[in-house]
Amino acid sequence: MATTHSLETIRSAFDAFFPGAPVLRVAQNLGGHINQTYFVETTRRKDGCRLFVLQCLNKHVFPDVLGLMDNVMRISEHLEKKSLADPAADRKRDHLHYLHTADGRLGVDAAAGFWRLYRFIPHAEGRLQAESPAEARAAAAAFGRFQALLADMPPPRLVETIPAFHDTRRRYEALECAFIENRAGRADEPEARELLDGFRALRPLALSVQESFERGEMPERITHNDAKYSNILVDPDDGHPVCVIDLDTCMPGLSLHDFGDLMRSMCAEAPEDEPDVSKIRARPEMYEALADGFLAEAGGVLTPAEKRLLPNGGAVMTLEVGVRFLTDYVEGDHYFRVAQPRHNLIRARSQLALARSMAAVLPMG
Ligand code: GN1
Ligand code: MG
Repeated sequence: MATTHSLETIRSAFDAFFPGAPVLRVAQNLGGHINQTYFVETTRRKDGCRLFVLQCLNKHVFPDVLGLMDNVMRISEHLEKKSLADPAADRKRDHLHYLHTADGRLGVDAAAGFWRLYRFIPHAEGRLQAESPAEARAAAAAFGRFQALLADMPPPRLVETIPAFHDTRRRYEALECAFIENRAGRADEPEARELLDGFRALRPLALSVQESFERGEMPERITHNDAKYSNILVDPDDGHPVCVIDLDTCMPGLSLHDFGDLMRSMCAEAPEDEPDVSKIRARPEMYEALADGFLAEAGGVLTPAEKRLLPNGGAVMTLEVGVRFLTDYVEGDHYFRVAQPRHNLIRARSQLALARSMAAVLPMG
């Protein structure tokens, strides 16, 4: 299979972690909109592993790569401690284990991006969709547990890897600016304008979580910030979650951002880029399962407002990502990777449809 980076580039990045180790096989993982991910096989290393995941981080999206890697390394070490202290833990699989380079750096800074490495998690696979309420419940419990495990991380505060990442108000402002600036000549397309109006109409709902935080009703926590089904690895035999992955956006945030992302990724059956909006429907039974799983693990620490606004979380995150997709479309697709010219427009349309459906069938707080 052809890879995005040359084999020589991949070999030389890997060599910084294990100098002289042979690269026997490389396969590219084509998921994810932001980074490039490769599975690399080598001969057995001192730590017993021979399979690793080598990633080239996108420095355009993550300009503060060292801050990001510092977060990721601290989280990985904190989870390792928790895992070591728990006799029932599944230590080889329950957290990502990042490696320093042979000379002690967090990775390799190159023109193409920042290369970092972690151990491949055995007997675990990523899946795009939860197939049943039981799977959704288990996934929400895994993210709830992740949040609970990080609740006692020692200071300092984690770095905000993408400042204002879930500042929904700012995301709306960026959308308005994109339409005014019209850099890619797409702002006058009737469908783009129709979507703009749709997102504007739901702005009060989109801001409901942020406004509750600003009223002091919920605290800042350490959150994952991309809590979707494909960001957990599951056991291929029984589908049970084994590990939360993609820690790049782990930073200070709100609990409802994670719960909202879970809803965004699991409430509908249709994928994020479903072109036929008639297929997009929020399923109350999936919401119930997600809330049940999340509360089982994180409920003990949530405030009354966080519990009351659980359904809002889903609408907020769906609207926010939809607004980001539409902004990117109007600006000329410079952020999210696209596979077709109108991809971001289609994604924005599906997210708006999903948020509308959530607002119609779930008990918004
Ligand atoms: C991006 O690359 P991926 O799929 O992990 C994005 C998330 C969005 C998601 C939408 C850093 O995540 O915020 O929810 O696409 N990540 C970043 O699919 O912007
Ligand atoms: Mg991500």
